[in-house]
Amino acid sequence: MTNSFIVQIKHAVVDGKHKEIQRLVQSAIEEKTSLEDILNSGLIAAMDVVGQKFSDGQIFVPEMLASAFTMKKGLDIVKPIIKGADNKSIGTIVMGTVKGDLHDIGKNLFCMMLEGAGFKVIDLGIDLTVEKVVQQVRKIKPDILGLSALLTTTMPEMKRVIEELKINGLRDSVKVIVGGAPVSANFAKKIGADGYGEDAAEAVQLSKKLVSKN
Ligand code: B1M
Repeated sequence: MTNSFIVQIKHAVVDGKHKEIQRLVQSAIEEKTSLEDILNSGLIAAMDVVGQKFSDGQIFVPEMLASAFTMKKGLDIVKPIIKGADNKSIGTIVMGTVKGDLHDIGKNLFCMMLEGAGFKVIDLGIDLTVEKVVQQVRKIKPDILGLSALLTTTMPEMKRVIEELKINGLRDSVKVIVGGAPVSANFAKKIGADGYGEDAAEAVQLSKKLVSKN
């Protein structure tokens, strides 16, 4: 159900109204709006509108940045609730956005939800070279490596990471999952990943399955 807070949250993100977003998200929570609605119908839905406006030439990078900043401020309010109480770790996941890609909102959301599900998450950040990812996998020895890409031009970096893990003898020691708007299950299979999550919730379920098979 879409209530008036959700509509206002969506508009605030689309319009980059960062001063208003936290009050709106807080009010929605106080009014017992579900976090799922706040995220999916409010914050995430807004970014789809922003993407469409950008594609249509109605807005440009500065407006997209303002929306991203507003979205992040909104996520800051839901983060402590999603993360929940301290849980015993059910597995370790190293996460990051591939080389050339600065988009991190989806990755950050996924990280939050993983922590909420009891994973220990090590977020390496954005624009990661293949070498840095491989070095961190060797050092941290995570159960899962998660790679995010939002640009069609950066997707091939995922394949490069998997190839480099093989060359370094690390591929069998870690499950690799991939995601991000242009990524698909078919692409994941083609590059030899262990799985793909269409959205953060699906990717959390997949991660749980992968660690339970360990
Ligand atoms: Co950019 N951008 N952007 N952008 N941007 C897109 C991706 C684009 C689709 C917009 C468009 O044209 N409609 C387009 C890509 C086109 C393409 O490749 N085919 C695009 C472009 C072109 C660009 C630039 C090249 C623009 C320019 O400079 N001319 C530039 C590139 C910069 C770079 O990365 N090198 C650029 C820059 C930016 C900003 C910096 C302004 C900003 C990012 C800020 C930030 O992230 N800190 C930005 C934004 C905000 C967007 C849009 C509007 C929104 C992205 C977003 O945050 N979505 C985006 C359009 C769109 O996606 N509708 C667009 C919300 C987020 C929750 O969704 O990240 O998809 P998403 O994550 C989802 C799932 O994909 C999944 O879970 C999340 C939700 O549950 N998921 C995973 C994500 N990672 C996962 C990993 C997993 C599993 C699931 O496992 C490991």
